[in-house]
Amino acid sequence: MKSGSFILLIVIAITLGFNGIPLAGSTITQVTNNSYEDSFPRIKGDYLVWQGYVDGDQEIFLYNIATGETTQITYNDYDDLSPQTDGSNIVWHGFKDGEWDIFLWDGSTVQTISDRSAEDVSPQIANGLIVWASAPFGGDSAGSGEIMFYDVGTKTHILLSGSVDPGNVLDDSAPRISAEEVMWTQTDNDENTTMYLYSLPSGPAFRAPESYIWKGSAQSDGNLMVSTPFDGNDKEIVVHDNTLRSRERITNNDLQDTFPSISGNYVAWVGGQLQAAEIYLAFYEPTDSSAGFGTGDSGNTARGFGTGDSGDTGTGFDTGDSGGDSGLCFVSTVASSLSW
Ligand SMILES: [Ca+2]
Ligand SMILES: [Ca+2]
Ligand SMILES: [Ca+2]
Ligand SMILES: [Ca+2]
Repeated sequence: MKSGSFILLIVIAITLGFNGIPLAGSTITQVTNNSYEDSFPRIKGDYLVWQGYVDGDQEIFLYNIATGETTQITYNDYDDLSPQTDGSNIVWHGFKDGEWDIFLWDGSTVQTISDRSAEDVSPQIANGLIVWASAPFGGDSAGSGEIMFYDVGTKTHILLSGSVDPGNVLDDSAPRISAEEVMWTQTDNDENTTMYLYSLPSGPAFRAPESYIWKGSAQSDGNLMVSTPFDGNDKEIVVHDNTLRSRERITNNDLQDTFPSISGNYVAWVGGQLQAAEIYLAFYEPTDSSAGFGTGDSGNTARGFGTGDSGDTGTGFDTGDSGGDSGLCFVSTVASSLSW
């Protein structure tokens, strides 16, 4: 080995912090391009939804990945916030006529689905089933909230927290929903919290086991998870594969890239801030099955550097031959195998 290349290897090893995360071969689409703030992207199936601050209040938008079409869902003079989608419907809360209500867009029309005079907020949706928190007006922070449920298909409501808080003296809040169950938090007057679960489709509600952890998250889907580490200058979007224990970055720019959401291999996020904030979408294509550095061939399965041949399985640096180097080795052709 030449001494010059050995020094190069040392330099590479030192810079393997954030910059060692390889760049995925993703196709990035800038979904919005306007003069107002776009925020809160959420993605499920072919639907990417977000809110945009248009003419003094927030409105709801939809981008259909299959058709490439953007649709403005709301046109009004009050705030429409925190959209969620199941890939067929969109739900959000809007401050109409001085109170928060839950709105549903079912593919054709917008309707109000909260049917009580109360503050209805924070809807979540899965498979056409919606949950939200409903609290009486003017309650303090330990007010008596309840958990509401709505089925888009049957148009029926259920008061989920009724059976575990008869008389509604406790504060039920922060519901979440998956294909299997609903989870929420109940807070008593001493600020003690208890988690409750409701098995779909018809209950019952019951207290969650001590060890219970909610697994659903907009930042994970299947074996993929997305995060926004700081690269020393600004934040970037990074996809982690929990099965392969690998990570690759989607972005490599000077924008603050934040608020990621993932569905399948599609990742949405906000790039930039305030009026310059825009919504971005990427289809994540892993460049390699390795936690190290691959060069585009299909055979690099270990932590190391592959050079373009197809047989490297070891830990170390490949020599550029075609023999499937399986041991520790350091050689002079490594520089040409790096992709940045
Ligand atoms: Ca609005
Ligand atoms: Ca309650
Ligand atoms: Ca960035
Ligand atoms: Ca914008």
